[in-house]
Amino acid sequence: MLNRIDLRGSATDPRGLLPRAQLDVSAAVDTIRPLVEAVREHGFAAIREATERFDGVRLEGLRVPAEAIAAAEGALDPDVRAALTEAISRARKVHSDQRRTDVTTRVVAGGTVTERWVPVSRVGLYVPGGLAMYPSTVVMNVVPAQVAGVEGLVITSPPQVENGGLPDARVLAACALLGVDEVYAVGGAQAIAMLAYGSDDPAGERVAPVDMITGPGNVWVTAAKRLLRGVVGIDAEAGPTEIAILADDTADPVHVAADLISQAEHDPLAASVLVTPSAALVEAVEVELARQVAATKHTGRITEALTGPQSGAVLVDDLEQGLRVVDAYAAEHLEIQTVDARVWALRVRNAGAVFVGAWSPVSLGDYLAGSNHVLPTGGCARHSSGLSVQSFLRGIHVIEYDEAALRDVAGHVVTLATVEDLPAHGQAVEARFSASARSEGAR
Ligand code: HSO
Ligand code: ZN
Repeated sequence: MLNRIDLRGSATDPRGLLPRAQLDVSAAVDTIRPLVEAVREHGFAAIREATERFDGVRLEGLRVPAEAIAAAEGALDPDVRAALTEAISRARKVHSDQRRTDVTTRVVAGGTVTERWVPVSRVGLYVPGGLAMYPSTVVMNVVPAQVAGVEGLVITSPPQVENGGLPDARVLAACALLGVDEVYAVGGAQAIAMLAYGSDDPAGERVAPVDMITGPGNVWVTAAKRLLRGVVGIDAEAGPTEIAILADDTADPVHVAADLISQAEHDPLAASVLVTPSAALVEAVEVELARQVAATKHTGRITEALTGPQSGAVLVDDLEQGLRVVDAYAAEHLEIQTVDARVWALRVRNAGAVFVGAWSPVSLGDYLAGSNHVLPTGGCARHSSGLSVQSFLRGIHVIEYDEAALRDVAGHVVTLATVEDLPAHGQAVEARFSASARSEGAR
């Protein structure tokens, strides 16, 4: 099922040898530009028109009524409620430990720099609704924002014909469990434009624009985020999900196959990559894939994902080479199923999240590990982290020097200002001392 890539005996840089799904976001940006402009100019009228066209729902208003959110929570299956409650509590535990404290550095006597961590004021969270519904994504976005202290939290999610034009009931229930009451029944690029520009809303008050947008979405959502970056802050461009597994012959092929399938289930463009020195493991995993793919629900899209050029089994000489390969690939999710898995995991440089050993599958992290599941894809793990409390904070430097401390360093300021041919910069410092000399003389 998996493409075979044999890197044994190859000393070349593995970067680029592992193909990735290509999403043409730039082309999508051109497609959605008129829609984004229309939402900016016409607000609700444009959002309603787009929603009718793309979601098949005619909106009477944008905001989901409080009663509908409460009703969704009331109707929640008790098992789902228990699972979501536990997921929220574990995520809160982990994310609370991420909180940063303000630090004051005394640079010199009389001169300090304080770094103050201040939450973004108003954040819009996009919760997709396409091939699957994602109440868990509500948890993963809301929890770090709340722990960071974000005061204005807004959720938007596409209206569902099956739910009477409201977002998915489980998504609404998750909002209720988290205490989020500003929810909009809007999806796609029009939702991102609404969050960025605000909109009139026949269902209630005007939708106020947000300062930042987070959360995954399809290519149209991603394109709108790219277009509106700068108008608002954007977390990251989320591409199709990825799992890489670094395994040796101690790995259980049943587990390896199940985990490769689990992420392939998201999307025909999802990537599942096995990296191993064991040809026997590859064969055993193939047998398991055939068996498990046939037995699972979403066989079609899973088969497409596993056989696509973005997925494969990579044979390496040993785990050292395997580590170089997974580092070069920089997967969104990386599982280590080897002897001394923890030791190998500590050596990983590039991955969105690392899952160590036989009992830490990606599905655990998707829902209940306490970690965040909004993670960098497409190789972005080389330079970016997943969503965290930090994503919702800005570090503001607060500078306070007294007269003596400024006087002491004034000469260096003037020197650097002169070398950059910006003499007014130097004068802004010098003026203080000539001015104080003047006022002293006048006294
Ligand atoms: N694996 C997805 C997250 C998710 N899985 C949500 C199930 N629900 C991207 O990390
Ligand atoms: Zn998942």
